[in-house]
Amino acid sequence: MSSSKPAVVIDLKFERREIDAALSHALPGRKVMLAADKDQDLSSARYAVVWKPDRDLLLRAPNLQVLFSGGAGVDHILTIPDLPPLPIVRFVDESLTTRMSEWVVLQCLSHLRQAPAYRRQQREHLWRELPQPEAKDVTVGIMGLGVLGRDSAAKLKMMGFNVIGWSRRAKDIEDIDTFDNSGLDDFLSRTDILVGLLPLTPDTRALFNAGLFRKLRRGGPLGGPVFINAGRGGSQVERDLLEALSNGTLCGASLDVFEVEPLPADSPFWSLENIIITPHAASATDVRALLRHVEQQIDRYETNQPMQHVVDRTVGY
Ligand code: NDP
Ligand code: OXD
Repeated sequence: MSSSKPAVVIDLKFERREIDAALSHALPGRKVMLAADKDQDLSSARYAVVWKPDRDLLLRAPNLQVLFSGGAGVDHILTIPDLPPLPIVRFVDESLTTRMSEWVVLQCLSHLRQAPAYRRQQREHLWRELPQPEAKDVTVGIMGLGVLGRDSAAKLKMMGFNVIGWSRRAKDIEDIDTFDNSGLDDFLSRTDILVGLLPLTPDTRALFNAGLFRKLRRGGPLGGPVFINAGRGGSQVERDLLEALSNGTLCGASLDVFEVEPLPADSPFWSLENIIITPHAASATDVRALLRHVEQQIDRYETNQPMQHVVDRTVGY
């Protein structure tokens, strides 16, 4: 096909089949190149769609004008050495948001309804009813009230949980008490289930540590605080997390993200009874939706309208 519009290079470390299927219907009228084809000359590419890009991508494609992240998070781009000052657009789409809220609600309900304990009892062929706290007596504190945090908050409210939230800038959200940095201790002291939906930035690295876990509400209806993280593993101090889960500072956790991914086979996390692990799968990118979003944003760029969801590089998300 002859292509008159500026070219796009794709470097997404996702399932190749999914990428090929999505590309068969996407970016009409443009030359689309795959970075995986090492013989391909990428110098004509003006846009790159990337998820954990090859370290040499920017050398091979020196004429890029915009970088599109294949996910909501952009730490995989911002940590590229000598990153040129190009605009970076992150992925925001209903499919991603809905999947994340499903995962967050599922994890909160799993801890409310004691899924890890029942799984243990099932393994032991033990028929024993456990206490059933009510969602209205449990406060879920969400750290990160962005696109994903706000949608999760609304859906947790629908399930009857009491929901509070914390973010960098103060917020006013109906029916939810919100806190900014100055209110962190107050926020933690009210939280039974802590949900991390933060980007990884210099300010959020190692934020979930022993000191923070100790400030969560004790004596709540779940028997102790629970930690749920689907933001980034770099925000949690795993030594502290393991210790908190073993000494009762935390009574459970759901972890989708880890400092090192894939989680090594010999990680002590695998054998803990009181946690639920998923393999960075809380919310997967739908590649068709991603390419639709890229098309829309390129269209805005090429018609001199401001692109949406552009990363503020001074704060790192
Ligand atoms: P947004 O940029 O929309 O929201 C980020 C939120 O974090 C904002 O509320 C922001 O505050 C807050 N925040 C950032 N830095 C700080 C800080 N230093 N202190 C307090 N609050 C802070 O991002 P999304 O909601 O779209 O996504 C959040 C993260 O979720 C992604 O960056 C990614 O890491 C992760 N993710 C994980 C997935 C998975 O499958 N596990 C899938 C998709 C995303 P403010 O509102 O004031 O700006
Ligand atoms: C994302 C992710 O950032 O999948 O979208 O983690």
